[in-house]
Amino acid sequence: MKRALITGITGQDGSYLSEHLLNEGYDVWGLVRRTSNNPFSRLENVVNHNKAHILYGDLRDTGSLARALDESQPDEIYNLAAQSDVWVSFKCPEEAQEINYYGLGRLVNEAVKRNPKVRIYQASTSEMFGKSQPPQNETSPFAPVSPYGEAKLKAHQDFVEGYRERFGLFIASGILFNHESPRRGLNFVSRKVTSTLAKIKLGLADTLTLGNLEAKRDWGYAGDYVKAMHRILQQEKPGDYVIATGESHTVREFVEAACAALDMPITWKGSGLEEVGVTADGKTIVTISKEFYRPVEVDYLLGDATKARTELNWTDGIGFAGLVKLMVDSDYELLKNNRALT
Ligand code: NAP
Ligand code: G4F
Repeated sequence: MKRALITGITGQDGSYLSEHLLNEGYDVWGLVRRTSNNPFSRLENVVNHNKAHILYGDLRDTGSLARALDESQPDEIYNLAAQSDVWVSFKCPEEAQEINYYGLGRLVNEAVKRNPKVRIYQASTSEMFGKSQPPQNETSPFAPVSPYGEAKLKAHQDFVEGYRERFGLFIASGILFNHESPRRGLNFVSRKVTSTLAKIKLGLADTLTLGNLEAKRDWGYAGDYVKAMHRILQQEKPGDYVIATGESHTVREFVEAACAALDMPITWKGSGLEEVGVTADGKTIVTISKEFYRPVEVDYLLGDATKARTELNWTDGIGFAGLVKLMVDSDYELLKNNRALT
């Protein structure tokens, strides 16, 4: 039985990946921070049934990583832990660097000391492309604009590409474009939109306040993307793979699709910070605030996943409208049944 260690198991991707690996017959171990706010809310299918083993640790604490590696003795490591919120990274850039850059360095150094043959997956990101011309693929230049994107790029260059070339280690990455699900953190725009609009529909909130509506993202479904992570580590040789749908939409289109899924269509009035989204009965339900703009924006992400489709035989499934509806329906049902949103 193969053994896998997942850092960031409590996050969106960690939860789906742990379920996928358990289905594939793996012995799954997950690293959890003692300070995690809501450690097991996404892991009902995994931890409550004693299927995955939990180890406490932190990417900032080398000793905790050493202990976790000694205990789990993994054949495969999936490094999903990160300070993953781009907006927050502008406020706390050192934290982004400490976790997203040095964290990978600590993990890789400790892991290969114990087992030079271990296979390591790094969660790289389309945010590394930043201002690079779309569509972006594995040969596109990197041009990050956020502390998050810069830390992830440095980690990618030093510990993925660099260690692979210099030491011949099996370190691979997925350069994943935005992927969402009903388990997405409430701080990301997709879930903020679906959860708040579901509240408005049920009379539990009045308005949804957003930042830049014009940014374009290539949004896919997280449940599909974790399958690519697993396949990346099953290849004969380690490599880097763009994972994306090849379709991009603005934040504005995401809001419109979510409103449509709730049978609450809106029209837009005004412009800039004064723009509002108004329902057919004249109620303003979307407003704009400077607070949610970033100092520098990544305007247009559109992935070309030809390499992953060819070499990994990977496909994405549910389409943009299907993804938005899945998230809206989930939030609406949870709220209607007085369940907490996590
Ligand atoms: P997420 O839901 O925010 O999960 C992040 C995870 O990292 C959480 O489990 C969090 O634990 C853990 N973590 C944070 N700081 C840590 C630390 N110092 N030590 C140990 N664990 C720590 O993110 P996600 O959407 O699942 O993304 C997974 C990975 O893919 C991240 O590396 C992200 O940067 C990358 N990525 C995501 C996307 C996307 O669109 N989702 C796209 C490209 C790349 P707590 O419960 O303690 O907070
Ligand atoms: O949902 P977001 O916060 O995701 P962002 O910044 O694209 O980052 C996500 O995807 C990356 C991959 O490209 C990951 F690496 C990263 O870990 C994370 O998962 O914002 C998406 C867009 C941005 O352009 C932002 O400016 O939505 C815009 N936006 C507009 N109003 C907002 C809001 N974003 C948030 N979070 N909140 C708003 O109110």
